[in-house]
Amino acid sequence: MNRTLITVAPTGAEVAKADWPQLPTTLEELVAEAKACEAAGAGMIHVHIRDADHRPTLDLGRLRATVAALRENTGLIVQLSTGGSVHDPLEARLAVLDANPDSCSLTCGTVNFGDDVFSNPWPFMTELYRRTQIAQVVPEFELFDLGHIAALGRLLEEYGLPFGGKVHADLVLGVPGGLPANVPNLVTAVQALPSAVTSWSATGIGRGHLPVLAATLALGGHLRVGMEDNLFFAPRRPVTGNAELVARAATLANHLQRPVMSPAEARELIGISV
Ligand code: KMH
Ligand code: ZN
Repeated sequence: MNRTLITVAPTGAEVAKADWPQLPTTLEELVAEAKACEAAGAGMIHVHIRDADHRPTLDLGRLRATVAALRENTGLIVQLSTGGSVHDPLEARLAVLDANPDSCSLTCGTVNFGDDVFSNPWPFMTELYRRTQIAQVVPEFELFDLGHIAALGRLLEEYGLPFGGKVHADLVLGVPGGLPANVPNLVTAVQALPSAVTSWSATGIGRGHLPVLAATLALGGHLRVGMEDNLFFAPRRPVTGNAELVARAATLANHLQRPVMSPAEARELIGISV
């Protein structure tokens, strides 16, 4: 049976705590949210952290403490974002690997991001990729647009396979500036993935969330949900937290006979040996 990996992205870097008090921004809130999401069916957590004022940060001490706390309190695969916020310098984003996560995100190209630019020049991508191979961190390739898929193909051709030998990609559809979140675009993107890709997940931001989720399950893909991508459970109904997004994804996966994976299966899927 082709089981489903659910990744939860609980916090992101774009939303203000003042506007969304249910956003997990302290370490205590993040750990509590992670435990609830694991109980609801998540296998991996994609992590952005905040400082004492709830602002996005890449502070290494906080990142290390976060990795330790999530490992101590959950069985989730801990994936740190190397995307950070659009304002983070490239050097600080590279240094995220020093926090020794199980996995990290690696975005495969620059993309307009609302009124901002999410910068991922080719030399940055290759340097980050090389560092994941040395640090033995499993990358998840973030694909916001079709050109990013071609860049992933080039990266694998020129620099070989990731640490762990698997290639896990995540399609992020619906960022204003990237590929819109709809089913035809999802199908096109999946068909364009390099043959070296061994597993893929997808998330649709905003209104396209549920169509992308359902189509991903039907296509055999894995899921990403969470407040980084979606703040509404339904039109005009804000999420109460991340766990209800995970629970809904798990329920739909069950109905489609793609039940969620065990933590061990999730690690095997993306190439983490311990
Ligand atoms: N916050 C965005 C600018 C990632 O985590 O790798 C980038 C992002 C992607 O969220
Ligand atoms: Zn992220």
